[in-house]
Amino acid sequence: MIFICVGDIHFQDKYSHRLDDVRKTFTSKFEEIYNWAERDAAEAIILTGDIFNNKNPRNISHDFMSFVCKLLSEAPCPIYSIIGNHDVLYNDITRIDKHPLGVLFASGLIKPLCSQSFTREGEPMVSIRGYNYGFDFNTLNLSKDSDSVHIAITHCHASQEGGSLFGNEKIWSFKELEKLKANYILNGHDHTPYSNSKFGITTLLRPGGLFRASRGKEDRERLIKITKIDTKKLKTYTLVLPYKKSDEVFDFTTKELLDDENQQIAEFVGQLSETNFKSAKSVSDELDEMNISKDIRAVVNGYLDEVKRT
Ligand SMILES: [Mn+2]
Repeated sequence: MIFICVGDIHFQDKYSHRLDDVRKTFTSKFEEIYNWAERDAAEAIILTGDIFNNKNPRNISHDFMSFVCKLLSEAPCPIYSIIGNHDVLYNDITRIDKHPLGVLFASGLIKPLCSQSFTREGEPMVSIRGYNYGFDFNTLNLSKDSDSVHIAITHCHASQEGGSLFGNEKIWSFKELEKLKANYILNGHDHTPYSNSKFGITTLLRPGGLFRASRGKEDRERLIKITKIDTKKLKTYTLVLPYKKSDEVFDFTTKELLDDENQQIAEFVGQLSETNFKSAKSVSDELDEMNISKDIRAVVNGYLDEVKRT
């Protein structure tokens, strides 16, 4: 059986830093995915969560939802997904019913992936388990059913060594992920496309995000990949989707202006932290001596005036 695996989508109607018509971009990506699914008579398309970019349902219009529903309704096979951290407010997956992904689940356009078996005559059974964002793999005590091919879908950070990101988000080590007893783990959340990693009986697949949602360095020139798993041959294949160069897609001019402004603010805060206000005649005098731009000086003086008035 063939399963088409697609990384985080991050549907959103408008990305302020993108110059393209994102509805057209999403449509062309899905056409490629559907063509591949159709050509190979795929059993299912599997998504890694983060279907939506904006966690707040108020920011997703009915008009955009109609576009998403129409796009998903054209799939040649069922679509399954887990829940990513962007699909719900406050990373609280119990709120899924109040979110657009909950609507897609209720409509059947995307099926929630918990535990699903697939059978086809003359082929090994395939069991797919989905683990939503935040799932604690340490709670698992699974045994591998040797007759079936097991695919796990996850939305987490993972690395050889494991650890934590900024001290508050767990990075699962490859050793820990062996607890999933899976032949294949398809992981989202981290949008970077990696080549496959192997540990124990497991091959870890990380195709990367489907859509370049940020214009940060990590998203600028990366490839957009999707992966196919053939469970009969126990082989995986990667397809690189056509995409536009980043200077055709991203508005770098505004980014440069923003970067420059952020840089100036950081320098100002740095100088501020070194200032001994107790010995200063006045804050404005101190400001005059700082090496800062006219604009920032004006903003800070404005704040000072406001403080004086209150
Ligand atoms: Mn995520």
